[in-house]
Amino acid sequence: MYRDLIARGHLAFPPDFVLGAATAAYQIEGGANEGGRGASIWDTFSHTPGKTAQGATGDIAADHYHRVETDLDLMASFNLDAYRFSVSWPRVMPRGEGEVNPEGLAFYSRLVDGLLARGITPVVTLNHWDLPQALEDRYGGWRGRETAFAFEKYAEIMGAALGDRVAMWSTHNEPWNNSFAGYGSGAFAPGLKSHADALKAAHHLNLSHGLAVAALRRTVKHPDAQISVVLNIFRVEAETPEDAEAVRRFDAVANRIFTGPMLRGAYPPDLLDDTRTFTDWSFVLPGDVELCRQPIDLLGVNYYEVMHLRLRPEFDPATEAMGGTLFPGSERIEIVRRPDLKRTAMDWGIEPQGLEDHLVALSKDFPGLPIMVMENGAAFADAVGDSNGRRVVLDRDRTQFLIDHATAIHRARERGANVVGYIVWSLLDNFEWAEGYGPRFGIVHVDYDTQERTPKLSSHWLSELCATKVIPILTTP
Ligand code: GCO
Repeated sequence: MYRDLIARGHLAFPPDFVLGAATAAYQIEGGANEGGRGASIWDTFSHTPGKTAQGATGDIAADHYHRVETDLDLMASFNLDAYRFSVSWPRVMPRGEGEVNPEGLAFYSRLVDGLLARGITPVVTLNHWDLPQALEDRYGGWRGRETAFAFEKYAEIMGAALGDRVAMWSTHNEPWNNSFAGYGSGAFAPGLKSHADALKAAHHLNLSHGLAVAALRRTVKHPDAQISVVLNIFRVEAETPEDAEAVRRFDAVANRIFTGPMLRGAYPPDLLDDTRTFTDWSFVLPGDVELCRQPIDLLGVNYYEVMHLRLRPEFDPATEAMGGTLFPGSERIEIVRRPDLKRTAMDWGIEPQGLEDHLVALSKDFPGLPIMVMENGAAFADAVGDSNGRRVVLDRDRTQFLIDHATAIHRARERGANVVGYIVWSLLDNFEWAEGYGPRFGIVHVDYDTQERTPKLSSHWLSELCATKVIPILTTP
């Protein structure tokens, strides 16, 4: 059925270009109270009334904890080169430090072995936001410097446990959300609202990144070790030349706050100036930025949409836009909703050209550092249909989205961008954080009542891409 809808295209990636799909622990695993797992801040947050859509939690999610083997078989059927997943810190260290839970480690060890047995490269993220609740209670989570050192220990333990078999590691996923949505706007766990705390959390994430890179270098024994961080570096574009100041400010507080210390060894002076009214940055101790900056082998970039920015004439406190609540020091920024763009179910504008330009620009900004697109995908309202008694999901919109973004990456490479892989978000429909189970990003449909998996057209597209390295096209658009 799917076969008839997809045809061979003409744009080819080189044989060593890495293709795959991604997930994150809290979004798919479930098994929240099993196998000795401790609570994470996302358990606490999602169980707090009013924090997530329809009170959704990750207690069961896509039940991946109990379905690893069949999920692995699905991945193998898609010919994936790579599978990107995250480790639940409280599953392996229920209190975040001290005691290690052997059952938790064994779960990930089995997952890695299952991937390798199927010829799939594991890509491991250490922190995809599910911080152990115990560390939130004891140290204020990422507000506490101690948490950075606990993360270093955790990285060491994971490196020692899996580093004989796992080559590809990322420290954090989108520390932007971890800090500014977690401690600034309060939209994500732990749900606190303080610009000062968000900035402090960002610094401790930067510090913990550097400490963890060094810890992984000490412990990972794989001969092809590649250590990275995954950032959602925003593609920022000014609406008019007069709006350049909005771009500078947004870029400082959302992007350069991480790339500065991690990749250049300093916080940008304009960021420090912009945020002076919120903090004096005294939590950055002498020697910290040197610790933040550890050489990495790969830069992971997540891309979903372009931020079109305009400078407001004056601060409008009534606005609920990100500029008003999320970004310290950027209250005068307005994110413009372009009426001409097609949109996903998240109301995100679809702009593959933004990805192309972004990758070209990033490659120039960080010469010599290979980039991997670690997340890109789209939520759409999928309908389960029937084809001769078989369940099918004809997600043409998502498939076209992936075709267009894969093509954008191909073009970026032709323009000289050093992009070495494309990982699709997500393998499975899953818990979309505060949005709960409404938005579906998967290339596989999950029926949350029965946990039945139904591969969508987009999974067939990805299978073909992985098998041939040629970007397949839709026969009827
Ligand atoms: C992210 C997240 C994912 C989201 C995805 C869609 O890193 O933002 O990794 O967990 O589900 O981005 O919003």
